[in-house]
Formats: sequence, C-alpha cells, structure tokens
Amino acid sequence: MLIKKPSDIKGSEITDKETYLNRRRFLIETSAAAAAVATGFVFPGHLGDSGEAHAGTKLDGVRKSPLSTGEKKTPFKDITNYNNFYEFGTDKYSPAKKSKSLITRPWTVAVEGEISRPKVYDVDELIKLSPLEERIYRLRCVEGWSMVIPWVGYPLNALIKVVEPTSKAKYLEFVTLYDPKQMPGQRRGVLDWPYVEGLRMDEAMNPLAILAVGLYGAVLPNQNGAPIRLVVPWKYGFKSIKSIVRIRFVEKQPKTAWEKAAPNEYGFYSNVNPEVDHPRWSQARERRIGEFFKRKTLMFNGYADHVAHLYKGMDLKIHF
Ligand SMILES: Nc1nc2c(c(=O)[nH]1)N[C@H]1C(S)=C(S)[C@@H](COP(=O)(O)O)O[C@H]1N2
Ligand SMILES: [Mo]
Repeated sequence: MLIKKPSDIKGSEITDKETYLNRRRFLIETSAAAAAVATGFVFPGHLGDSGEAHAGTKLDGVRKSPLSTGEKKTPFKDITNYNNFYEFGTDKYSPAKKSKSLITRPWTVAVEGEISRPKVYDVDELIKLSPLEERIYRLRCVEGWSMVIPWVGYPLNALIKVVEPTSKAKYLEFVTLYDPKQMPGQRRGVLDWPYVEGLRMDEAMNPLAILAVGLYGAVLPNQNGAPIRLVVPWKYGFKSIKSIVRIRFVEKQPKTAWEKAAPNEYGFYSNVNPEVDHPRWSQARERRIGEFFKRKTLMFNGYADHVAHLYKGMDLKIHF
C-alpha cells in the first residue's frame, strides 16, 4: 500500500486483476471444484515438510458464532489468491505463489512481557487453548477493497485471561516471523522487518478480536498467515498481522511497522472510518471483491455497535 496508491494503478492493471478474479470465479463455478467448495471440502495440501502439509486439513468441532455476518462469503479461491503479505512480495498474487517456502511446523509463539504466566507455546497447544469458532467477518483493506471471510479461531481474550496480565500491561505487541530464507520479501527494505502490530488492552479484550488458525473450516493456507494470525474486523486489514511468533504485553504503545514506514498515513488505531481519508485517497467507499459497483464503507467496518464505546471521547481524526 505504500508502493502504489489505488489511483496510481493503471486502468489496464485493474482490468487484468478483475479479469483474473472473474475468470477464477467462472472456472470454480463451472467445475467440480464448485461442488467441493460448496460442500465444505477443501483441497488437501501437498505432502512435504512445508506448511502445505497442513493447509487444507479440516478442523474438527468448529462452533458457529452469533458474531458472524450473514453476508455472502467471498469464494475460497479469491481469499487465497488475492493477498497482502509483503514478506512474500508486494503484489496480490505473489503470496499464493511464493509462500510454500514457509515452514509452519514446528512453530512456537512466545507470550511474554507484563504477564504472570509467560510461556513459549507450541502452536498446536495454542490452537487447543479455547474451542474453535467460525467467525464470518468483513475484511476491509486500506487500499479500498473488501472481502467476507469465514475465519476459524477463538477470541484473543481467551489467551489473555490464561496468561494473567499485570497492572502495567496496557498494550499488546504482535510480531511476525523474521526469516528472509523462508520469507524472501524480507530481503527488500519495503518495511522495517519484522512486521509488528499492536492493540490497546481493551481492544484486544473485545470479543470480536480473534486469533485465527483456519478459514472455510480448514487449516489456514500459508498466504493467509499460517499457522496463526490476528483478525481485528473493525480495523483496516493491515492490523490483522500474519504468522505470529511473539505476543508481548507492554506498558507503552508499540510502534507498528506501518507507522514506522509512513506515520502520516498509518496511525496506531487504523479503525475503518469513511470520514477520515487516507492522505492520498478517500476511504468513503470500497469494492467488495467479486462485485462491480462500489459500496459505502461503514463506520468501524459495520461493527460500531460492538466497538464504538472503546473510542468515546477520542478525536478519531487525530487518533486515526
Ligand atoms: N505479516 C504480515 N501481516 C499482514 C500483512 C503483511 O504484509 N505482513 N498484510 C496485511 C494487510 S495490508 C491485509 S489487507 C491483510 C490481508 O489478509 P488476507 O491476505 O488473509 O486477506 O493482512 C495483513 N497482515
Ligand atoms: Mo491491507
């Protein structure tokens, strides 16, 4: 998003992307794959040492959640082929092609800082910490597109309760893996690696914030942030950090990777807000992937009833 603003993207390029997505959809809808996706069957992963051995494995005992939207889900093929994951390149199609080099087992997540029970969790232990739920959420990227994604995960607050934050814990800092061998995009200085994101404690405790380990009922594909990622549906997509290796409870507001890259463009809060434009483009509308006409962007991405109280008394033009 730092590289190109939407208006910089040539018309021909947009046409290419839309042609691609429409073609994908056509192929899916007219092939046996359509039936497979509709019945919840997801293509099994390839065998081998990489995370691909696990991506696509069905997750058992997933509960439905009243926090899911009833909107039409974006097709699996679009969710997994149109990604932002700069560790694997800055264009939307590279993550699906290049993230096979990411090894997602064994994988540990260090939970540390201002807590009574710091621990280095094996990801498989972390996955079992709380019952898995399907959360169908809207995801709105700051670039102006959106999707509806059926995540599988559990509330971040379940982990927070287990590790017992001290009174000094005011924020959470999340860190993605740093390994340029597995993540070739990290060889380029696009961002100050590793990717870092943060939440205020009360935001992190909100039931909408989840740790996601799957989508469409199966283990996350690498390009979507395997083996474990954050999903914060009322904020722009970039807050939903992928492939997490560390969660640190801290007293001071963390500096996020996007704040470091462009502090005038990406604030700490980054709540979806149609009234506060990005300095280089409007945030009033968005294109739902798969639709032709743009739709209005909703305050807090439509989750105002759940989260507006967190920002009472704050000037959201200053705290953007
Ligand atoms: N580590 C990491 N996490 C990341 C990103 C990234 O480049 N690196 N991109 C973000 C952005 S800009 C968006 S829109 C979402 C996209 O998630 P998806 O590809 O699963 O739809 O991931 C976010 N998480
Ligand atoms: Mo994004």
